[in-house]
Amino acid sequence: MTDKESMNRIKDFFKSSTIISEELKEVLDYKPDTLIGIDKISAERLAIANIRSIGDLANLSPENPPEIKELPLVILIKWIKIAKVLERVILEQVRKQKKLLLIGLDNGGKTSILAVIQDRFSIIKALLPTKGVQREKLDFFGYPIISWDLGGQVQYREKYYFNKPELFFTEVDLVLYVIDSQDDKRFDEAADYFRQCLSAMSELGEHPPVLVVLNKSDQDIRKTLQWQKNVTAVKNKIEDVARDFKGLHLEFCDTTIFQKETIMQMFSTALKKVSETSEIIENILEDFTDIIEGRATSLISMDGLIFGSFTKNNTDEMLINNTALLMQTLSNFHSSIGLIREKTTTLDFPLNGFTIRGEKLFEYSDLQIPVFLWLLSENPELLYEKIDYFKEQLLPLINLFL
Ligand SMILES: Nc1nc2c(ncn2[C@@H]2O[C@H](COP(=O)(O)OP(=O)(O)OP(=O)(O)O)[C@@H](O)[C@H]2O)c(=O)[nH]1
Ligand SMILES: [Mg+2]
Repeated sequence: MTDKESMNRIKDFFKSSTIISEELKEVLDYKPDTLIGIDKISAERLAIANIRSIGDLANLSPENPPEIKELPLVILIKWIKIAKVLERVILEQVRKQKKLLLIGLDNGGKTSILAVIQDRFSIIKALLPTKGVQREKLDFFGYPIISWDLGGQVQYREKYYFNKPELFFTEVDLVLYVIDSQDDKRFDEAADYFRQCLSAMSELGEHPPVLVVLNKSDQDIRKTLQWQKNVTAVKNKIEDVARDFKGLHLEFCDTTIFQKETIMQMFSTALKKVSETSEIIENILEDFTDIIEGRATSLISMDGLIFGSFTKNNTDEMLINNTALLMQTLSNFHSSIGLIREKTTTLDFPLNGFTIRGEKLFEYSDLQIPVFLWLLSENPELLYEKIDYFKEQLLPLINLFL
């Protein structure tokens, strides 16, 4: 069930449809008389018995309800049951949402990254430092995500977050720790803050996976020796900190807001860490790779989101994903000058003895963005032969999870 659907489902319980808040969980704090069938006078009677919200109602037992003056028991039991249904629907939905925490020093690019993900490029130029926490819902290809962008200015880092860490650092599904890879003078400070955040989470018993995002890895900068030195230095410092936190799963990604695909790749990596969906997709891809006796497969959207891939080694993974992304850029260009988009692309590498083929499978989202299956195989005949099997048998399965 999507957020919208569950919202619609619970709306029917309420007197006014406009009352539903953006934050589902807050609905449980509403007064009982926001529900259809509960009038103000009854609500006041409930309040005298200390039942002040829908959540309070849901906490009562319908088998053993309290006695409330001038309120018939059958009616109270009915209300308790309604509140319980509401609570279940809401909590189910809230649990499904993944909490993504973006942390890092000020000026690292956290808010800009969120803007790029949402294609809100025009706001980037006017961005001001984030004041405190900014929560935002991202509907990322059907994954309900709540991002918590924790402004990194020193006044927040020193006071705000660590006085009441439980307000920020609990129930975290994934941390993106964003570092400005060009600002080597602040690497020590970035590592210190990293330690501070990890300690706070660890004390709360939270051990989410962490993706360290080396942002501002702009295309021209990446070629400089200075940048390469920076990356080595900052990775060492971060890994030094990480060593003190046993069982911490750490991964690094380079991004730049000037190439959306780097942000999308980083996000794909992030999603893989929190969703079982991509595991399932990868299993399906693994099966198919075996069938075609291939070396690698990858499911990639035209705008660069990697839904899943299967390879036996890293070089093949790089080979297939980079080839796919470049071919897709080329295809976008062809399309922009009016050519009809081809459904398949085949690249032969006779001297290397393999073929890479991209096959359009379907379109997702309202924007109808094409998704391609990319395959790398030394046995192209088998690849051509079995693609229909993939479309008929495996694709419906994948669609179930997307
Ligand atoms: N060159 C370059 N600049 C970037 C990149 N990402 C962000 N910036 C710039 O860095 C500055 C800070 O970006 P923000 O997104 O506001 O940084 P922030 O991490 O949210 O900062 P706080 O809200 O203070 O924690 C802005 O001027 C951005 O335009 C990048 O990839 N490359
Ligand atoms: Mg910000």
